[in-house]
Parts: sequence; C-alpha cells; structure tokens
Amino acid sequence: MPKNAHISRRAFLAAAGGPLVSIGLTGTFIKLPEFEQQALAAQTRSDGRPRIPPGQEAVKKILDMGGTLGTATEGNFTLRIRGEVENPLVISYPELLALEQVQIACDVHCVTGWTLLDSRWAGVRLSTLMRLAKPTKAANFVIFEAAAGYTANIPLAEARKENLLLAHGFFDQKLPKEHGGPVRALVPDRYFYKSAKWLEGIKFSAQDEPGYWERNGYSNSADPWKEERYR
Ligand SMILES: Nc1nc2c(c(=O)[nH]1)N[C@H]1C(S)=C(S)[C@@H](COP(=O)(O)O)O[C@H]1N2
Ligand SMILES: [Mo]
Repeated sequence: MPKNAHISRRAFLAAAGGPLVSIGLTGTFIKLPEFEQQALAAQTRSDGRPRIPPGQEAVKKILDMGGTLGTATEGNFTLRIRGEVENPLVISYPELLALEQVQIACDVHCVTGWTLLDSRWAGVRLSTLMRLAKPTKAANFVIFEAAAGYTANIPLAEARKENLLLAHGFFDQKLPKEHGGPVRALVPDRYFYKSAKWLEGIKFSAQDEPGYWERNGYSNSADPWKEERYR
C-alpha cells in the first residue's frame, strides 16, 4: 500500500508557507501571495472555466506527495498494455521515446488543495499508444497500474484527450524519481491522484475499477471544477 498521506485541508492551510511534517509529505509548501492568488482567480482558461478551481490555491513549486517508489529505471522500464485491446503491447523506454513526442504546459490540481500552474511536461499521448494497441469496442475505462499495486482509473473519453500524457519529462529535465520517473501518467483535468507515478501498465477494461484513493474515500470522477474530492 502506498505510504501516501493526504493531510486535511485545515492542516494543509495551517502549514502553508511553513515546514510540513506529515507522513509522505516533506519539505516546504510555498503559496503564492494573496494578491497573486486573487489575480489568478479572476483568470479564465481557454475552455471558459476558471483558472483556479474552487477551493484550490496556487503554489510556486510542485510538492512531492510520496507514495511507494517504483524500482524501474530507463534500462529496465517496461509498460504493459493489456486487457480489452486487439494488440497487447510491452513497450521499453527507448520504444516509448521512438513514438511521437509532445510537450505541453498545463495546470495540475492536488485534492489536498494545491494547484501548480504552467507546469511543463514531455511525453507521449495515450491516444498515440491507443492507435497501436487498438482498444476493442468493449473498452470503457483505462486503469493505470503503478508500482506497489497503486492504481488509478479514468473513463476512455478522458484517456483520449490531447493533454493526457505518459510523461517522462518535467520542466526540460527527465522526470525526477520522486515525481514518478521514469514514466508517470499525467491527467491534468482530474485531481492529481489520477496521475499515477511509476507507471508499469495500462489496462483497458469494460468495467470500471476504482483505484487506490478512489477505494479509500476519494471521488471516482475527481473533477476539480465540480470539487469532486470525496465520495
Ligand atoms: N504510484 C503512485 N502514484 C501516485 C501516488 C502514489 O501514492 N503512488 N499519489 C498520487 C497523488 S495522491 C498525488 S497528489 C500525485 C502527487 O504527485 P507528485 O508527488 O509528483 O506531486 O501523485 C499521484 N500518483
Ligand atoms: Mo494527492
């Protein structure tokens, strides 16, 4: 089981700006100043939604939210694509890099209340892999399978989005180990627990299979703009 700890919103706000002492969460949490938060709150995205989802606050730097580290390296990484697909695949790191590469800038929203704006990622769209693996008509859900049994689930329609990446780069560097390197899922439009770190497999499934946090009290749909935090 991941050693990740979601701290309460109260504890989170109390700790904002100061050192955090909480299992799975170390380091310093630095919020943007209030006047910047207010200016950001007035912005809208290209899709018309507010830049900062309700109840979120922008931070200066991504937090390491912990979890049980994967053991994969670039040398031995494999990504298994299985389930409701015509072509099950096992993809190595060099093979992933040989597919069409994209770079995106996006905002990510952690259910504990922090939002990182304009984060830059490099990777491969899941839709690119789907053209190779060919999900069958029966496929309705995508289950990300990560190290130590961590899973996260999304509907197939979410998986097809342009901004849904298997990410191996973060701010012009290789994705750091603590943030899921060598490869993690990146699902920008859902709370960040859908973005499985230390990705090992992707299963296409007819039935939904709620993931680790989804089974432990958090929302299955996890839409930050609807504030779908808990079940
Ligand atoms: N494998 C794995 N992936 C995971 C987690 C985890 O515990 N294990 N935690 C999730 C949660 S709750 C969050 S908020 C993000 C945090 O990513 P970060 O540590 O890079 O900020 O990763 C998600 N992916
Ligand atoms: Mo989280």
